[in-house]
Amino acid sequence: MQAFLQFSPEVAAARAAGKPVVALESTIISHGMPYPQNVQTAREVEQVIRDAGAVPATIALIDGKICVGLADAQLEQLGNAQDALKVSRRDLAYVLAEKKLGATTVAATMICAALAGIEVFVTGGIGGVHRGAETSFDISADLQELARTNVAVVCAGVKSILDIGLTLEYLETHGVPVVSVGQPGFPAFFTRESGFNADFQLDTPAQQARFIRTKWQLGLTGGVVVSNPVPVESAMQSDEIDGIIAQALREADARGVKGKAVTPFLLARIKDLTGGRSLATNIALVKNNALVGAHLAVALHAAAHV
Ligand code: PSU
Ligand code: MN
Repeated sequence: MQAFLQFSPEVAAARAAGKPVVALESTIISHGMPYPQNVQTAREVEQVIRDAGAVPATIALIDGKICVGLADAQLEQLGNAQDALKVSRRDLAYVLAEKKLGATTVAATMICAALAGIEVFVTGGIGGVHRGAETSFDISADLQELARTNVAVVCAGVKSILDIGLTLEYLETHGVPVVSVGQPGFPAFFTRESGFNADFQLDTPAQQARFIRTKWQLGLTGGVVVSNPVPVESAMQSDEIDGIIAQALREADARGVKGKAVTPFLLARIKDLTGGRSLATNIALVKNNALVGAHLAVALHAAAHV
């Protein structure tokens, strides 16, 4: 297994020095945002993490290796590539064995982070139960991964392209706690409120770290969703975004978009239909999550060394 892992010099040094490390996904770069904002954002998010006292490790699959920490040229390669595959649990072995270029989703990033001994992972939004899943069976593999892999995932909730209520039900069934930061409400990515509450509000990194350590010390395997609302000044109006999401969903349906193409299609349409405004919100919330994730990694690290 170690043979597949390739650490960047920065991440290798952090591991040797016992510094806290924060994982970042790469599907958000290849399939979640347009070039060049994707690469620019990836760099800025990494810097937010460094400035907060942790070390960023963006994860991708390159030349048969799980790269943990990417060089600038590798970020650029992923951000520009037309052939980067979106890699979830199902796709991981194929992409490594065939030495293809792979961008990791939340699920695959959690797997790779756990292999690399990284406990905290920052992203924008997680996948979930799609609207209409009762007939399509479209439920993101991210949720099963949260049920089984010990990584805390900091996100801004889930987009209302999904059925948020069913997503929370699914997580409950599988024993995945959903924590909120700074408010009781579970956020809906572009907006601060989804109309649903998280399970537990834990505002400080020390509280979050204590909760996560306790879970894992009890042998309760699986992840934790740490949901952090988009900053007020960057949030979108819910009536505006709701209409756009409804239109994007109708278009996906009309074109018969299926399977792993659904989420990237919806993300791209939302960006176009908002004239790029959703992208600004997306960038702001990822950076805000990076701050929460870095503080959590530092607190978990301190908790491990008392
Ligand atoms: N939701 C977002 N932005 C994203 C994704 C989801 O708001 O970039 C990406 C993540 O990589 C997530 C994946 O893990 O899409 C989920 O895809 P699917 O629904 O096919 O499981
Ligand atoms: Mn799906």
